[in-house]
Amino acid sequence: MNMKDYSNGVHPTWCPGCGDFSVLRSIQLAAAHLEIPREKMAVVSGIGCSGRISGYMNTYGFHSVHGRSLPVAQSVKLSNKDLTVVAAGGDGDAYAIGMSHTLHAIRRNVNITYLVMNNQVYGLTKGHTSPVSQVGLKTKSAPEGAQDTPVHPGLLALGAGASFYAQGFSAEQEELVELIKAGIDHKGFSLINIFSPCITYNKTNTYDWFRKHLVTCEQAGHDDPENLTSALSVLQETQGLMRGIIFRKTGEPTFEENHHLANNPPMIEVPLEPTAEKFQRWTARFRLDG
Ligand SMILES: Cc1ncc(C[n+]2csc(CCOP(=O)(O)OP(=O)(O)O)c2C)c(N)n1
Ligand code: SF4
Repeated sequence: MNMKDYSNGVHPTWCPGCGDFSVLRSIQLAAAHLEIPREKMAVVSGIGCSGRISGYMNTYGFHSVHGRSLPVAQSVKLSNKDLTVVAAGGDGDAYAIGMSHTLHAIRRNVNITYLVMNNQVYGLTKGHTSPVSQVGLKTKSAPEGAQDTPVHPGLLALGAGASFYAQGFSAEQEELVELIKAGIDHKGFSLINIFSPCITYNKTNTYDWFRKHLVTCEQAGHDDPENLTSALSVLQETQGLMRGIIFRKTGEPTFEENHHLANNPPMIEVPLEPTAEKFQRWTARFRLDG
């Protein structure tokens, strides 16, 4: 398998230079390296420029609703636990309208990977403030500059009990591929917050800005991803501007294991209930002709 096997040949409509191109390539490369059969993979996205990603993959895909990629992705996984399921969307999807899904998916620990393509702005709606926009960022919805304290994805994720949390950068593709592979390999819910610049509507948090501000875990002095105290403290010290695997906890039971799904066949192999005959019997007394 190579990266091209996972591309359906549809040309992305993203602006040339958008960070999302690299995220798409990275998912395709990660899938190729892990030799995931195309029919064993599903990419479920929300709504946004980022949400288009599921439409460019030559795997199963589902372009869902704004902020709702996670409920769909978790359902896909629970219906067919043999699939590798990747959810994807923007920072608006993950940290605004879909924030409660993000936090509860972390707690639930279904074995899927969530890629948040974080450009610190709403791209598709042409440049609105997002919950991770930095204070002072001028957008169409905040012409005088964003005022609210930005959401801190890393601290939120670790506070909710994330078993895997990493951060990547579109311009560091080799590293991003490895992070996605590690997220997919992780048994449980993995959240990867990817700094993926919007070159059209965010003129502040550009590629150069991230190159200047982002540090690696090593540079931040964080050499043990299993050390929660260190992970929390470096996230605070760097104000979240770091990349790499920030926290990983192995051996946590997944939702599937807790709910005894582990030893059952995938739901798609279980005969449909109720059968047509049973359904007719149960509903007979509600029918006018019954
Ligand atoms: C329920 C609902 N509310 C609002 C919208 C309008 N809307 C579409 S995309 C979007 C935000 C996009 O920003 P983000 O999720 O960060 O993704 P990006 O476009 O930056 O990749 C909004 C508010 C919608 N489609 N559905
Ligand atoms: S508007 Fe921004 S996020 Fe959307 S495709 Fe263009 S560069 Fe990417």
